[in-house]
Amino acid sequence: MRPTTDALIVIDIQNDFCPGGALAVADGDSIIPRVNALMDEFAVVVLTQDWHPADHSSFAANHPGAAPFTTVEMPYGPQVLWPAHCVQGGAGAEFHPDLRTDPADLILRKGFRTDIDSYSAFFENDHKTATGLEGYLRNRGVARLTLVGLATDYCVAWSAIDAARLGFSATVLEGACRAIDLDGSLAAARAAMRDAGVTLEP
Ligand code: VGL
Ligand code: ZN
Repeated sequence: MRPTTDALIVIDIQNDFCPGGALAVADGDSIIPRVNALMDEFAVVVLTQDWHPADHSSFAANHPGAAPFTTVEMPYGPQVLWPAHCVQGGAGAEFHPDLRTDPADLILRKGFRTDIDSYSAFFENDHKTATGLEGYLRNRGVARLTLVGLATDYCVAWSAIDAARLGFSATVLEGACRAIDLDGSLAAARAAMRDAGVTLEP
């Protein structure tokens, strides 16, 4: 067991990001056995859950005429328009049934405000509105984070970069993540993580 200063952050392993889901990440479910095993190594385990209202502004369907996977300009910056996914209370928003949830100390929901998306577990996409996760981890004396989950190039990367900027030691286990890889987004995210001081491990 690792010391209580170390936390495992499990990002968005939900039905909609797994094969058959509304925003399926190729092979997304294949990481689950390793993630489940990792939970036994950490005294602090946090799960995040993408949790959008049906009228969420990141859904292409809420932008008449806009196609999924195009980008629009929001007041807080560019935003990819996604197929509707992880709608609050829906089956797609549930954790994958094979993911262990009992070891989680905290389940953090994000993306619940209609007008703003939240890829990162720390800040919404304006990079300012806090989710409260930083305070939770600091109050518990956590200094080192290991991040896994879906998707590498969006919610995992944005969470890891924010963690490093906030002064946490941040390690992404890439083998326990899978990517969407939209227009080179995986390569860009890996470079941005390295620049931010995130450690990438297999
Ligand atoms: C995610 C796109 C939209 C993710 C969430 O979990 O990486 N990606 N919402
Ligand atoms: Zn989302």
